[in-house]
Amino acid sequence: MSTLVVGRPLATVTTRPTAAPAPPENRLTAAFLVVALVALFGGSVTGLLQGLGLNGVELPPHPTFIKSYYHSVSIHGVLNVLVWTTFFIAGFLTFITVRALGTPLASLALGWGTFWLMTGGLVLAAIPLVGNAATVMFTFYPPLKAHWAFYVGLTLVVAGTWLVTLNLALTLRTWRRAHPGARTPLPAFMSMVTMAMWTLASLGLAAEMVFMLIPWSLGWVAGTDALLARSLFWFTGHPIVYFWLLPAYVSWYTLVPRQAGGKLFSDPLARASFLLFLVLSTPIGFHHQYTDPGIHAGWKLVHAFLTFAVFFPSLLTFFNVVASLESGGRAHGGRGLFSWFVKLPWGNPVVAAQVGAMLMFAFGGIGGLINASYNLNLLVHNTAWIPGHLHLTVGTGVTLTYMGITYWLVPLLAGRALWSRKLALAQIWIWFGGMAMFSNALHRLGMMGMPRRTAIATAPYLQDDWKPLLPLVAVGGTLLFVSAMLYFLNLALTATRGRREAAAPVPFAEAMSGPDHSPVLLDRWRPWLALAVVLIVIAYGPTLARLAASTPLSTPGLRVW
Ligand code: HAS
Ligand code: CU
Repeated sequence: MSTLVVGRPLATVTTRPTAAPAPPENRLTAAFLVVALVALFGGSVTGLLQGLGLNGVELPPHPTFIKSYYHSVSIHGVLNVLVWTTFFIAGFLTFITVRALGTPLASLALGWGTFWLMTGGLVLAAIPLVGNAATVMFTFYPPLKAHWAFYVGLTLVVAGTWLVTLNLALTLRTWRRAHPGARTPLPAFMSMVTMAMWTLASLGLAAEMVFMLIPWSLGWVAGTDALLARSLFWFTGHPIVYFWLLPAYVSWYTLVPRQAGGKLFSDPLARASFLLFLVLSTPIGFHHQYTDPGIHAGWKLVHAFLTFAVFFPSLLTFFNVVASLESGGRAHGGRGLFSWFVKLPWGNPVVAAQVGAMLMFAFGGIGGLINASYNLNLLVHNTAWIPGHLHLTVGTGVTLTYMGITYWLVPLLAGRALWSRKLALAQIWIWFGGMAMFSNALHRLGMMGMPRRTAIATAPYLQDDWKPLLPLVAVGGTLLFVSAMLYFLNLALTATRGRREAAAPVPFAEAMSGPDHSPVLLDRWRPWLALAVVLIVIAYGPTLARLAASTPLSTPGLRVW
């Protein structure tokens, strides 16, 4: 229609996509993502400082801004594992649920209220954290004592996640009323299981905060109890790792198969796996406390066995996800037993990031089994092996998956194309290589007995045989930092400079064996929630009741930094 552009050269006509207006939940998801990414940025900078710090190299943020190794490691842990994950999950699962159901969020106002509650809590916690008044690391074990604002702020963040659960549950209820008898779409079902599991699991942390740490930090009670606090912490602290992992699994099951050009192998098997996580994620926290005195060895053994039980849904995931990838590889012309793997669309950063994450996660998971073995744990507990493990799991299995997700989600939310695919691919493989080096060195240092969470460069007992491996931690850590910066650059340019394009549909995968093959029992809530509660009561009831009834709450707080 040349008449429309009379007097203007064609090249200046901007073609705006004429798609329907974006659903209002998009902005909410984008807001959560922005906070998550800011946290990851802070976590990445402090990560670099630590990798170098372990080798005795201190960059300018020391000592004006970062007061010590412990200050840095506290900021790093809180920002990366508590904030990046939680805010990403709140945004991503909300997005996935409303899109999979095709139903608007039950209350957008509640959604925004939740966002501001969590962000307000985060700011409250961040002030003492950054100000070196909460240098207690992400596990904040008492009797280390932080400023009250740190505990109150984190509690508000957790309370916010419960409101996410509420909002998604109300949304699901609306959908179920409109679709009587229909199976809940898999992505929404999985998102809901994740939030339900987390809500149940986070009660331990809430109790620790409300009954112990907050009154104590405010001076209302004189003392605390390390063992009771640690037990309540790990009640939540173990399942929190599945709270981080399950959204990655949501992507591996319901999006990656399609993105890889194939189909999900089995929808019912996926549901079964998530229900097992709902039931088994929480009653296993004592595997973090094998060396704690004051908990009966019999209960530790119960938790050890249940830990091996929760390994099973990850094996189901391994099988189902690899079978789905195989269908994608074969659709791209892969033949034979293995060559389908080579035919996966490796040029697509969304797929490359997530398959890379899976590969690394498999090693992290195997390491987890070593940790969970009661006697082997004695060798690795509190050594550098543990950060080696957690960087493969949450640091790569989860984080690299979330990065892969943002490579389609941020363009979709921004209405723009990804700024550079090549940069994204470089970022992914730099992460992969950097992490391989970094975590391998940490695992080996751990087996040589190097302690974790220690300013090792200044330790008088620094061993000669640790010295050749420590630079690998610094080089690997630097590569991770470079990769993270390339990631932020690409996302920032995508949001501001990317070519405008109409938002693509959410790439939910079809299943070879679909939801109608799944028994009705797998779409019920009450029996599974009841079973989860029963197992928690059995596994934790006697110990928590004894500790709570007998605690003198007499330990004074310490500020050792
Ligand atoms: Fe862990 C400590 C045990 C999973 C995170 N863990 C930690 C800490 C963190 C953490 C942060 O039992 C440190 C806490 C602290 O600061 O003190 N962990 C396990 C076990 C599993 C496990 C048994 N951990 C995770 C996940 C995490 C995470 C997931 C974060 C997201 N962990 C422990 C124990 C400790 C511990 C002890 C305490 C140690 C101590 O003494 O302090 C399992 O859930 C792992 C099961 C998973 C697998 C992998 C399955 C592979 C899949 C991908 C397959 C696809 C591929 C595609 C490979 C067995 C699903 C490739 C294609 C092909 C063709 C093959
Ligand atoms: Cu654990």
